[in-house]
Amino acid sequence: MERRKTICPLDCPDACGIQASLENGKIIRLDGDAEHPFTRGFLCQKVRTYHHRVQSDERVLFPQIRTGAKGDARFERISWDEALELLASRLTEIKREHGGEALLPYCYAGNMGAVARWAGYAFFNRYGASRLQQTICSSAAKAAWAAHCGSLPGSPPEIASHADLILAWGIDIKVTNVHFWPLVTQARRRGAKLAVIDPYRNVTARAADFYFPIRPGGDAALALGLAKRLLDEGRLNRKFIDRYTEGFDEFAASLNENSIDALIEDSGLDREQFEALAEQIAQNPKTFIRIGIGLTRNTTGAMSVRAIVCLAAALGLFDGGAGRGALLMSNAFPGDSRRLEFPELSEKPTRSINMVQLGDALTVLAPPVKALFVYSSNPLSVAPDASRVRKGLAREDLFTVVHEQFVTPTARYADLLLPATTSFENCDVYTSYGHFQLGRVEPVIPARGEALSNFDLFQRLAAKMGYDDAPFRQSIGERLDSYIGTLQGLPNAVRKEGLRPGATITSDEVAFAGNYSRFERGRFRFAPQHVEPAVPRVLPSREFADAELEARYPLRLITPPMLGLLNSTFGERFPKWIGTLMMHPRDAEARNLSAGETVEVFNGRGYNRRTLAISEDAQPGLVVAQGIYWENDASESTGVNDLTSQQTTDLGGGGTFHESLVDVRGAGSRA
Ligand SMILES: Nc1nc2c(c(=O)[nH]1)N[C@H]1C(S)=C(S)[C@@H](COP(=O)(O)OP(=O)(O)OC[C@H]3O[C@@H](n4cnc5c(=O)[nH]c(N)nc54)[C@H](O)[C@@H]3O)O[C@H]1N2
Ligand SMILES: Nc1nc2c(c(=O)[nH]1)N[C@H]1C(S)=C(S)[C@@H](COP(=O)(O)OP(=O)(O)OC[C@H]3O[C@@H](n4cnc5c(=O)[nH]c(N)nc54)[C@H](O)[C@@H]3O)O[C@H]1N2
Ligand SMILES: [Mo]
Repeated sequence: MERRKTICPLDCPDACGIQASLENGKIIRLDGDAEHPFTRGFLCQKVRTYHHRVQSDERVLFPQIRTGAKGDARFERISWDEALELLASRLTEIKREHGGEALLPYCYAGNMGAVARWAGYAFFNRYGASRLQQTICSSAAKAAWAAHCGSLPGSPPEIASHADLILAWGIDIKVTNVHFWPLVTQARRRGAKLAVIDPYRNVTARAADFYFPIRPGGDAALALGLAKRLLDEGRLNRKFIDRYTEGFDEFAASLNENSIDALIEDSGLDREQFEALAEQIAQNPKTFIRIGIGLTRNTTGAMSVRAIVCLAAALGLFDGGAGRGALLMSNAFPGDSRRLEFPELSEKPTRSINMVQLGDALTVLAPPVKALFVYSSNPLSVAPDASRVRKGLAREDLFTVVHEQFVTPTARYADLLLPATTSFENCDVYTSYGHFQLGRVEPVIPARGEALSNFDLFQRLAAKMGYDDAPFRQSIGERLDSYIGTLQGLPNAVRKEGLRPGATITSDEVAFAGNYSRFERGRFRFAPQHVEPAVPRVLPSREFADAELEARYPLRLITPPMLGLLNSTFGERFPKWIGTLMMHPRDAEARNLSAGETVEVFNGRGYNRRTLAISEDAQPGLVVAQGIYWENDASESTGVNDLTSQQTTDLGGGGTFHESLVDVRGAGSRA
């Protein structure tokens, strides 16, 4: 038996070290790399069986062209030569007739490898395509953090194991960041408490010491209320505020304009819960706040993060003290993105299109998108307002290329379907957004069938188009070395000797992460003047505060991840599943609905069928649809994103997946 190391490529903060065992060239087993400081020898249930996905017969293994109607997924095998010939000639023709901007690339983080993720950029820049604003996940979170913290990396997660109080604020650790959980366990063995702040009692909340049922979007009110309470009681960290921050007076003055009662009311907590949380924080200087990206997925999401980091700074959690810190994203190895994206290849600026507004981009945008090139993403399942996206994908005059591993709901609409390798067949370098390790990998197995990596696909396509600029002549090793050379945080020894595949490297940034007393690139800003408003305050939500809409669709829907899916990846494992909708008993009774029944969740944008789960874990008025299952409702095809909107976040243009008004009715059949 042979063993090879690799890294999990999935879009998850854990970026696990994997040990693959092979027999006769086949992967027979995957384990967590015991030497990886964060993974520490275990894998999540999804990835323990990832080799079955890699070696599945259902993989797309050859180029194919569409033979049936769009959406039917009927294809015929062609050769790579024919596929590239067709692709190059269609793209050339479209550019000639409509200009380069008629082509829209659509890609995200299906594979987090640095090269794989940005592999198409050189090509699209050279072609002059429309630009995709990659906003679907963390752009609100990043903008909010940067406004106050600048380039300060988040605190290392390991600090949490020394905390006395851990706040899981808008994050479902046991589902979306499972390797953080052992740190929580370690802390709790020493007597620490875990508190969860979330609109519903999620998996982590069920295992926590305290649970605080916040109103969705009530986070800024809560954080500001806590800051005000602790300011009034003289329990903030003056020493830290004076030495390492600026703008505090403006922040304090604005807190004084608010009434504590109004803030508590706005947060959705009752007074008792609020006082209990304030007391916990005041009594535990060793507090660690794990901030989720989940709480940013609404129209006041960036403001929520802004208020929480201001609370953290006012408590001095960024002073490097034991057990103290705040982690939103680690940002452990910032690198020079130009070595991956090659903006210099673009002749002139082209229009930019927000990826959460793909529905509009394909249906109403003028001049129209005539070609869509999808890779490392499954937009029909993951982008909001899916009925619009579906309508766009069905356009006869849209040429759609999908580079995929599986026939996803998006791939069903492809005119040209191209086979993609998995990370187990690639070279790449992986950083993480939840810890401070990085690693470089080489293929564990050779490419299956005729699958090509993102990198190889775009290099070949560029050659076919006659592009011969330097980036198109790079080998994968050259591209990797060129980028790795720019990474901050790489220890000097590694810089000298090069990054060896299989090794796990800890970032140098960890030394001053979450710690202004060692960070020399600026101070914490309570009142950054380049954002509006400079000081965090409570904003009204858009959809959730729309009284007219609420009269028609009185329930608030949030759509967080589930354990067995990674966004929509692994959808093929749940062929007939429709997922559940969690609802409070009071709301079920009012609608005469019973548990286990198939219900239709609907609003003005569309509908989605789910199996009803009745539980007090959802607060009254809130419904929770976990998991982006593939469109697989037996009778009609819709997904959970048929319900969500193209509305964007208050900063960063992000998606608002956790802010949709809906109602629910019986679907007439029983599951
Ligand atoms: N198993 C699994 N793991 C995953 C993923 C997956 O799909 N499946 N997705 C990965 C990706 S791409 C990402 S970005 C991360 C995301 O992981 P997280 O940062 O955990 O984000 P979400 O899971 O969207 O939401 C986390 C929690 O926020 C809560 N929430 C919703 N609205 C609010 C609010 O207004 N305030 C507060 N306080 N909480 C709110 C939700 O109820 C949920 O419990 O997870 C990654 N890990
Ligand atoms: N309702 C709702 N919608 C959401 C969210 C939510 O919480 N609720 N979360 C949002 C978030 S946080 C995110 S990050 C987005 C994620 O959206 P996406 O990035 O689209 O994520 P996935 O659904 O995982 O789809 C990735 C696809 O890439 C393919 N793939 C993997 N590796 C490669 C490769 O190397 N090459 C190619 N060509 N393809 C590859 C996989 O097979 C998979 O089909 O979804 C968002 N959508
Ligand atoms: Mo994400």
